[in-house]
Amino acid sequence: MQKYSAFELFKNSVSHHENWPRMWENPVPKKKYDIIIIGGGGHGLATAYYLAKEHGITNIAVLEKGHLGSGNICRNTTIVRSNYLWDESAHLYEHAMKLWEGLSQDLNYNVMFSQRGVYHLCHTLQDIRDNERLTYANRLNGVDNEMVDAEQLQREIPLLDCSDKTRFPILGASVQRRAGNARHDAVAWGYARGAAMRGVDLIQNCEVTDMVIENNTIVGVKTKQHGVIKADRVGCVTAGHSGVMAKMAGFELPVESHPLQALVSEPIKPVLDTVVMSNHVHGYMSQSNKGDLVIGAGIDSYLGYGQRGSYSIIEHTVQAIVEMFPEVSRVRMNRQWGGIVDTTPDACPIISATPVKGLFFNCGWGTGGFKATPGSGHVFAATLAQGKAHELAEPFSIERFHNGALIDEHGAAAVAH
Ligand code: FAD
Ligand code: PYC
Repeated sequence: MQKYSAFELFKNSVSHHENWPRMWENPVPKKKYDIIIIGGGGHGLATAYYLAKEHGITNIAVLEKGHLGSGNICRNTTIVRSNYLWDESAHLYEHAMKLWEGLSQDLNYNVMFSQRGVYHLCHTLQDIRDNERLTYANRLNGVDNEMVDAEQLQREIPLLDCSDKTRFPILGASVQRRAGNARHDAVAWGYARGAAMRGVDLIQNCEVTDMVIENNTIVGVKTKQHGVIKADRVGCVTAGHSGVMAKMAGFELPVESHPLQALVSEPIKPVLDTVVMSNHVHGYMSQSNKGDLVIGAGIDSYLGYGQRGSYSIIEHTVQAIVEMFPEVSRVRMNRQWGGIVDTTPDACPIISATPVKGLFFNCGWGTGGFKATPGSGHVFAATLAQGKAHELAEPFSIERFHNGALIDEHGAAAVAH
């Protein structure tokens, strides 16, 4: 029997739609595009979708070196929340949250967005103070967040060990109840379908190897498989590869590429109907609709482009999980994988024009870009369409690394950088 990847099955199931063949068109049309987007991950596909839907720009190509959704968009642990500390990021992530709330209807594709709540555990008095501060700051920005004490937490999450017998007793938590998770590959597919149906060319197996720049203005990109493809504007949305792409254009970005890994257990009956994160013991867990326990922690501290991580991190993560949820200690691990994330000095993204005219970057989302996918695509589409930053994107310009207006979100990033 012929074996198909999940993506092949998806492709076959929808290829009757007249616009779908655009994704597999070969050879690539010899034309000049209005906009090229480099990177067919979540943010690139969302950008193409909103450019077509909201700005009526459809002469667009998304160039992806592998297959659509082969990067972080389909490797993440799907946590969606908007409880960031500073005004600039709270507004940006809350913009994304509002789009999440209508996304399945908008795309006419079920992205399984589930607002099951995300808890940030407090194990020390300082954790309580930090989370209270975050909660007050969020409320001032119209973002829901609340504190719960250990007793209430135990009632809400029976699986969590809130006793005083643990090494790092749990004193309480902040919880964003509108937060939750979603199905990551459905997000990539939904945006891809929505963009393709509006006429966007989604070109897979097309690796950008250089930028074509004349008089300090981008005029196209050089690709490994299809030579030069011309465009008036280029948006680079390549997550963990953004530093490499910036070098091609002749400038440097303050980003580092790190592995970030996660694992799932064997599927078990439902035991956890929410998302629990602890920065202190350093692990987080939810349960997928299939029954797997979805587990992760912080980045591997070394730099690298390998889409996998080291074993020591997994051991540390699993120790943290068993500390919080002793009842899962005998559950077996099923799979482990990694992605490459691009971190910035202030744990905030870069959505910005660059020293090269017509070339824009959207990167630096680090460990937290899945939740931002709709918002990131939405504001980047406006930025590319207008040739200047959308107002929510303005604070995230690369200028902030020159003028010092950093937006430090290490605390709210929730996983260690
Ligand atoms: P990607 O999907 O990585 O897209 C970038 C694309 O660019 C890739 O497909 C790549 O192949 C392509 N590309 C690169 N170079 C080139 C080139 N030269 N030419 C053409 N194409 C190129 N975030 C959350 O909010 N919540 C979470 O729970 C969460 N968990 C995570 C867990 C893990 C294990 C990982 C790895 C990440 C996690 N993240 C999470 C972070 C989130 O996944 C990323 O920030 C986000 O997906 C990055 O944006 P993207 O989807 O566009 O990236
Ligand atoms: O940003 O909430 C987050 C997150 C969880 C896991 C990785 N990132």
